[in-house]
Amino acid sequence: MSGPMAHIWPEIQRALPHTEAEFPLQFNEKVEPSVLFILKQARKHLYSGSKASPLEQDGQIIIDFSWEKLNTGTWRDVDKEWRRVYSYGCLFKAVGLCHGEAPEAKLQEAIKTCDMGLLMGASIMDNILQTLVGILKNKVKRRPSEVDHSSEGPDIKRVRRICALVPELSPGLAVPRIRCPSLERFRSEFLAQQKPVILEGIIDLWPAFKDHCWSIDYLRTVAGCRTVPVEVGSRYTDEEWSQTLLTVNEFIDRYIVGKEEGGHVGYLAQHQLFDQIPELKEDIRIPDYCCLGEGEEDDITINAWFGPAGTVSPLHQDPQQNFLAQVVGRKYIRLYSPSDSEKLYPHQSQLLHNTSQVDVENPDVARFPDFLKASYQECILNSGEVLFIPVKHWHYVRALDLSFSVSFWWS
Ligand SMILES: O=C(O)CCC(=O)C(=O)O
Repeated sequence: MSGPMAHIWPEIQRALPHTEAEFPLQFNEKVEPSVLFILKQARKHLYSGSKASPLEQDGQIIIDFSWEKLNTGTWRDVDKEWRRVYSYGCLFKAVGLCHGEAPEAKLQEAIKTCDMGLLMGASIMDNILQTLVGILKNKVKRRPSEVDHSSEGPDIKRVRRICALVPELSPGLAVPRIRCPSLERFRSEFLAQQKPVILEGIIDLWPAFKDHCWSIDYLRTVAGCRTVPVEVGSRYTDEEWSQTLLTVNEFIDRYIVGKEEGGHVGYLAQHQLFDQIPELKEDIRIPDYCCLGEGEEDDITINAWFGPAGTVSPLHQDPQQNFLAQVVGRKYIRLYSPSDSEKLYPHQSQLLHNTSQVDVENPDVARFPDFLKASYQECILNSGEVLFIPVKHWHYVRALDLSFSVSFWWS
């Protein structure tokens, strides 16, 4: 066997337990004997040196069966045991896909299968799915963008130029700025008083600004082939808003460098991105100020927000303190205090009760007359700056450029 694929199978084998007896398959009584039978059969196929297809098929059967369980009732009530079974299905299928001289398309499918396990399943065997992706990722060629024309230079030059309107800010309403305050100063002047502030100079040393400067090319390199959840639609309150799964390359091709004007705006905002793609997590650091909270570092939720200019997060509030760190591009942000909640007309439904019905930059004042009575602060958050959004403070966000931000929710 020649070419990069030659080494994949031995590498995969090294990542797996050496013998069938060492390969763990322990489940509680929730998992029916018939499913357990297929799981054990898949394990046997894995170690019997038989052809790949039975392994791939067993994996698919396990995936299909557990998928039903994952999609019954609400996500919160899905038993973790079924998420583990789903991960095993993904593992068997992905390994089956890599058997022998797997062509690149199969390796891509194997990566996608592992990503599905990482997103929907539960961690198994020391995070083996992540280890597999690490091996596979280096074997697939970086796919050139669908709109790649070498004469046009790097992607960044072709980023769709939406003329995002840059609002005129009133100086009296500006969020204050402060450069590298001490922990004590931040605590007493802002955290204790729940006052928003822009912190300057606190993330300059992140690798995301230096050795691993976040650019479209860099994202394609570290994450292009990874399947991630994407929010599609101008804003999540719109009827046509939806969530879908795309590879990072597909997302960039369609929504960042895609040529169509006016189509849906794609947005990649998800909680698990940094767990799924640890390379990106290494490029950022949890702000020191989070130590002023009562929670553990592991309790901090790190979200990614990546999208083209014009992407809007409607006015909403969250139940934790937030540091919104701007890595790429600028964002226009409006903040309202929780004491003004009534003037912001939150949706009535349980699902959207943390979201205002008002379109902040184009309010329907006939329907929402008190909105104009609510006082607010505003800012343009530039690359390298971090906005402290106190817990429950309403925030409206519109990207003025292609933008990548990271938010840290802490308590
Ligand atoms: O950047 C955005 O679009 C929204 C950020 C946000 O809502 C948050 O961090 O809670």
